[in-house]
Amino acid sequence: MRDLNELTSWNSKWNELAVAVLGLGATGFSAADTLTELKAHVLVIADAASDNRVEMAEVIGATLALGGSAEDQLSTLAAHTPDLVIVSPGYPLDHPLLEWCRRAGVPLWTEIELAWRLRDKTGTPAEWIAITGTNGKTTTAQLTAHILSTAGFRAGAVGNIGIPVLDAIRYPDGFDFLVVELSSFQLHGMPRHGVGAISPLASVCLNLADDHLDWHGSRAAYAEAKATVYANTKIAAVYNRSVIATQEMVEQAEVVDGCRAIGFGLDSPGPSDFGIVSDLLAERAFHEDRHNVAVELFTLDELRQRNLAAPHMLANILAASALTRAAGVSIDALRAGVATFEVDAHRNQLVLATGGVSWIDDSKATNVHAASASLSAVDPVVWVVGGLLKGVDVSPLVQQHAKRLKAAVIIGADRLAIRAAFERHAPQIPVFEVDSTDTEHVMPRVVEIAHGIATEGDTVLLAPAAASMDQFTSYADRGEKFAAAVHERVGGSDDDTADAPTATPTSE
Ligand code: UMA
Repeated sequence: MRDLNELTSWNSKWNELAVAVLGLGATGFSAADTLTELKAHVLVIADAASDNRVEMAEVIGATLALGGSAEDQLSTLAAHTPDLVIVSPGYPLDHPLLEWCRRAGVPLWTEIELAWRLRDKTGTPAEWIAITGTNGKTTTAQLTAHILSTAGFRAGAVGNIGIPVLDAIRYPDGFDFLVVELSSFQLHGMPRHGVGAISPLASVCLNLADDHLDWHGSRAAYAEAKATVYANTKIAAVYNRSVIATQEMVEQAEVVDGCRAIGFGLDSPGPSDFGIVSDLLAERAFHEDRHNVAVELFTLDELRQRNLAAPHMLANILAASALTRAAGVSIDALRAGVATFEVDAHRNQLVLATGGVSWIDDSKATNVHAASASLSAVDPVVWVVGGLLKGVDVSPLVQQHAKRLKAAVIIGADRLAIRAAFERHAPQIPVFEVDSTDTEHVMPRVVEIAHGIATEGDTVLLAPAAASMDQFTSYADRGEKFAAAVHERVGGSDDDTADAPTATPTSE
């Protein structure tokens, strides 16, 4: 078998290598495309793929085994006698193909490891900034990349955000910084030692709450995967002062000598921290006089005016500030970056405010922690909740926010568990179920019901605390369908509220 430790550069000998790529989504296609460019013998195995990717797999010269039974896939994989297998993050850990690799001693890499080894394609490799956490990863990665770009660096946000790192590695102009959003699925498969282990300039685990417990098998395994983000960090291991688990991860991490632990939080900052002092976001970590004074970064007021002052957003801003200051960004450039940053769609986005009712799309709240942050900011609220709970118990969330709930509209596959949580912890709250399996009808019905309940001063909040894939193609699709239904049903006119139907709490 080939010594894969030699494969540490774009210019290493990748040709003649037999590689199997598992999955033909964003990750699998990018891996196959890269490896065929490097003249490796590439077999792609996937249950399904888009027509476009199937067509492109042939064009790039990969062999494709699409569909088939588990036994078929196993014998196709074995017949390829792979030196290496690249696995897409969506594969469950106990997948028969992965178990076969472990038994046969075939190395299993993530796309992230492959990208790390190939990072010198365009000459001097970009520095990596690694971001994980249960929530806020994408916004923090986007903000970090935006601040770096504002400071004049070539920077891009990649990874779990939707752009495979391999696509960025092959971008002809190169980058100074890659801000890599890493999911727990990706981190789980990444080594902490050796030539395949990433060594970021700065890293952060933003927060930690239950998510993807079905995939990881336990809370401890999920946290263990997240902790990998800190391994081999060079300059700054950034942690959340209010989430002790992230501080412990940093304390236990094997980092590069000289790497500093930098804390962020909504309270006042100590030396080596970012935080908030009397309505000012401030830093005491990278400026010369940090032992004596905190330097002002932004006022809470200016952030409030730009709808960036919700607690979770302040935490994201402080984390991005720490990461970019670690990368050498000046305070002026940091301020300019935050001042011009726009948050993406479906993240606490105001869809419509009419008749005194605010309709908010936080479809990105795909887990309990994110939904909790979102619910904390509104009162009274008609809460649209449900989808795939991913093995997480929703009861504490219902219990915690019961007081602010005027009603709940439950959607999705795991309605029973949510309904049970309401019966146990908030039986006084009217609960409506939409059990339509017709994707196109779910949101119009949700909006119709909510429109019948919400009155002046209320917020209707889509913060499902669940993944969307049971009924929608993505959280974005779910948010778009919600927004479309709001515009269609509620429109922009105050008069619309007059003919709103009344709803009786029943199962649809
Ligand atoms: N497949 C199988 N069998 C399986 C599982 C998957 O054959 O048991 C095949 C599918 O048929 C398909 C391919 O694998 O051909 C799909 O692979 P994938 O599910 O890993 O998805 P990708 O398109 O490669 O997207 C992945 C991430 N998806 C997941 O982690 C589930 C994307 O994150 C990421 O943006 C992309 O790589 C680029 O890095 C999405 C996500 O939902 C947004 N992430 C989770 C989250 O944020 O909570 C972790």
